[in-house]
Amino acid sequence: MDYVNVPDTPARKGKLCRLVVVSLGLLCILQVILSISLRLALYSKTAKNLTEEENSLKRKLNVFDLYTQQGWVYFGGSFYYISPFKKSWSDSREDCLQRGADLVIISSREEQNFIRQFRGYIWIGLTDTEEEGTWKWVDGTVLNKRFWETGEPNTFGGTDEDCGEVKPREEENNWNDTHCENENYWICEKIVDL
Ligand code: MAN
Ligand code: CA
Repeated sequence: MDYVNVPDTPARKGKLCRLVVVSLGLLCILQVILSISLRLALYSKTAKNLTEEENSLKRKLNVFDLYTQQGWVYFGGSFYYISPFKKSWSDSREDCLQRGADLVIISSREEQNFIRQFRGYIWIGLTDTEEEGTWKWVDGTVLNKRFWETGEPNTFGGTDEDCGEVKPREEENNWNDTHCENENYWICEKIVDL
């Protein structure tokens, strides 16, 4: 194939030079625009995420305020309410149900030690009314962790002791089975997804 040789005149060189300079300039401008838009996009995404996070924290804080104002205490994913008076086990449970909660279910050593802070004879959500000797929590689950006081549960003197209480003791193991008609303080628990 034949090529036509065009002589490199100074005017032609100048034109080529301008073309290169203009193209480089355009490239620079394009790069600046691209960089600014990327930063803007990143900024607005971060701002959106932060707003969502802020809203979710505000919601949690509102729930927390609402419960604490009504005397509930937060611990490990649940709110707890300690009664100011004493009632039978069933009446205590009824009170908890009316608060949208139930008698406390103790499922870990941490929770047991948290409950132990409240000193008194206090009802917990434990009963063997359904079947003598089969202790169940109010949600129907059988006992996993047990913190019975030594010698308990003992159905003392052959009397029906079908409800679980905690006693004000130094020892970690402070549960006792006692008469459901006795009047005790009680603790309600409400699991809240904060
Ligand atoms: C009392 C009751 C019983 C308990 C004994 C332990 O009689 O609280 O339930 O088992 O004390 O001595
Ligand atoms: Ca007992």
